[in-house]
Amino acid sequence: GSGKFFVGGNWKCNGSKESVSKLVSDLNAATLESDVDVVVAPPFVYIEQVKNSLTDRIEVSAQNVWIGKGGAFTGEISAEQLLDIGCKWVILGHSERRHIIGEDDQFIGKKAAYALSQNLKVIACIGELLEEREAGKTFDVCFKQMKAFADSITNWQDVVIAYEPVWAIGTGKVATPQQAQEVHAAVRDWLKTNISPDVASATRIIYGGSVNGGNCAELAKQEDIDGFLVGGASLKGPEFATIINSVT
Ligand code: G2H
Repeated sequence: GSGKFFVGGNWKCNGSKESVSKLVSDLNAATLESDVDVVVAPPFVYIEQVKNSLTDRIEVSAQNVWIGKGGAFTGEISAEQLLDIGCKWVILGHSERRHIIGEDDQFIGKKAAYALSQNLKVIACIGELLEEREAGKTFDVCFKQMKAFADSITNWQDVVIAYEPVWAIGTGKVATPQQAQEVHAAVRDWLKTNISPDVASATRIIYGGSVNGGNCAELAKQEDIDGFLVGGASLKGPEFATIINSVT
């Protein structure tokens, strides 16, 4: 793998003040391997509660951000505001935002460019739909999504790439370690050819899609899997700790 193992917890649109408080105390109590970067992404409204109660060992991410500077954009949250409350990361291009909300490559790329310009770090998500995989288009789709990010990114040190095959998200159908490894290796090769060998070897490429305490160890052994983006299983403190500690 490349760089330090990275595990993100994407809480999605889940939780209440009470459940967030329980999850934070479970995470604070967990023993975590030191050689892993850990980030959790609560819903916007709970970020400050999490920042105020969670150990500094774990950094905080947003799940989305506005495309530019704040202003008359009803309902949006800016990168400056996230940084103001101590949030250091944002997840961009998640399949739920691409396919349910309708964000396209160009819009997501612009968001990445602005976030990085403000020193907000980016978890950049890519991944194919089931019909795209079945049509043999997995690499085409992932490379097209990579290009849209790459066109906007200059400082790759602040970027983690998350490969999340859409058919594996929230479905319980995890990619096999071989399926994931194949795409991770292809994405790393794409970075080598299109950006640079240094960026290809230094950039973390993490896997997301039905990762849990039972399947993380086999996935973590794969050469090009540098960590995980975890949804459902990140809502359970002890299981999330097991995934963090699957670092090899
Ligand atoms: C993929 C993942 C987290 P889950 O969306 O980003 O969710 O682990 O629930 O499939």
